[in-house]
Amino acid sequence: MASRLRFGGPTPNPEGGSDGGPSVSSKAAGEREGEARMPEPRRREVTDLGGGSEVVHIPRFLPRERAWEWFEFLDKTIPWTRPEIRVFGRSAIQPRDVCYVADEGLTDLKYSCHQPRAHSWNEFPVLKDILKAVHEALPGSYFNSLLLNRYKTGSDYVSWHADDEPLYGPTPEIASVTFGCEREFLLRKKPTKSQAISGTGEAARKRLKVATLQQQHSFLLKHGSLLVMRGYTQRDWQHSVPKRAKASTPRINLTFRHVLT
Ligand SMILES: O=C(O)CCC(=O)C(=O)O
Repeated sequence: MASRLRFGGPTPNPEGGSDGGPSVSSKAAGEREGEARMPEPRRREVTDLGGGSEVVHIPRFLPRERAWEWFEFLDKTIPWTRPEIRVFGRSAIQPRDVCYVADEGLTDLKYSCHQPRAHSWNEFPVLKDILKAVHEALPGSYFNSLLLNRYKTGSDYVSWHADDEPLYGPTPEIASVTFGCEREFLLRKKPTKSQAISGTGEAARKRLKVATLQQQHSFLLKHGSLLVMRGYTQRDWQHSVPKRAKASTPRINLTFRHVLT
């Protein structure tokens, strides 16, 4: 689908210096002795999905080396579990590892008949550092909970869904930080009521499939990237990370959310 893509203003890089791009010697590019290096701006792509839904993508959000350090830490120290959930009335093991972290006293998260235990931020100081970087990149945003996902191989995935639980309110902002193996992140428009009931049978199913494909966006989420879904994205769109046979190494994804209080 042709997306309405615009490039937002550069995001200042709080780390300064390397932003994951090629390293530059400290006196390169006409820099004079004693002159402070300006932090490199981070490219910010804004996709207007229409109807008040928007996606912001910052491919080089975290410095590459720092992001690898955080990947190693998260991979080893997060108490990952692979719980049993219920999908369409059937029990299944969730096809990825998960963990949940949240402020104390928030409404419990529950999805697919599963209520994850909420760990405290104090157990994982690194998560507070990552949250700080996200808050700095998104002034005015406030996240108080985090769902962590680990996809061990390309066989792990998350199927089509929307994070439209009432505890996030009608227009939740969700900030997603990726570490490790790059994977495709897809967005598709939810079928409208009239599409959903416009006849049964093979022909109607095909029409719906074509209409859905025409309204699909794909983002390649790289190591150290940030993707933000805003506005009515959870009400009107679904997202997924499909299986990918060629993805052989682990990917960790953190989705920061705000539970209404
Ligand atoms: O792994 C991702 O990029 C997406 C995770 C996701 O969809 C979710 O946590 O709801």
